[in-house]
Amino acid sequence: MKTNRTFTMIKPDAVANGHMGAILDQIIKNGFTPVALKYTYLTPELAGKFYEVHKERPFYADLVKFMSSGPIVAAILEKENAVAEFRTLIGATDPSKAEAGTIRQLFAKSIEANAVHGSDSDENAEIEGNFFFSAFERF
Ligand code: DGI
Repeated sequence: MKTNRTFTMIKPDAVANGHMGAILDQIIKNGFTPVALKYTYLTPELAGKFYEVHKERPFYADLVKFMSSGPIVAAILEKENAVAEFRTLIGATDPSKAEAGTIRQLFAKSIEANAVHGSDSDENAEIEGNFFFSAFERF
């Protein structure tokens, strides 16, 4: 299996609730190597752009408001089969449906405040990593 990269954010709820360290710990313990990492925030405009694919969805305005409500951690992660492996580690979008031991089951509060983002394809991982990081910010 090829080593490749995915993109993640630790979302405002998880940072505000003090789970940033525990979530990074889970990520690293599960074999993901950060190749870029930053503590930052999204303005409503940037959050709107990041989630543009969802702009016709009924929850878009709330999602943008939530994602710009506080600081986040953004990271590019490397592992074999990174995108699929990371989606397994974070669990279902709705934490009440997430498997035991997944990051969302452990740390998320609701379908919206669901603790972490994980890219859903190699192509989106590339686009989302480029959204946050320039070439010299990644190893
Ligand atoms: O890839 P995911 O983050 O698991 O899920 P997604 O790409 O379908 O949706 C992106 C984010 O949008 C998700 O992490 C939380 C939010 N979201 C998705 N479905 C709903 C939602 N928010 C609300 N309030 N209601 C939803 O049904």
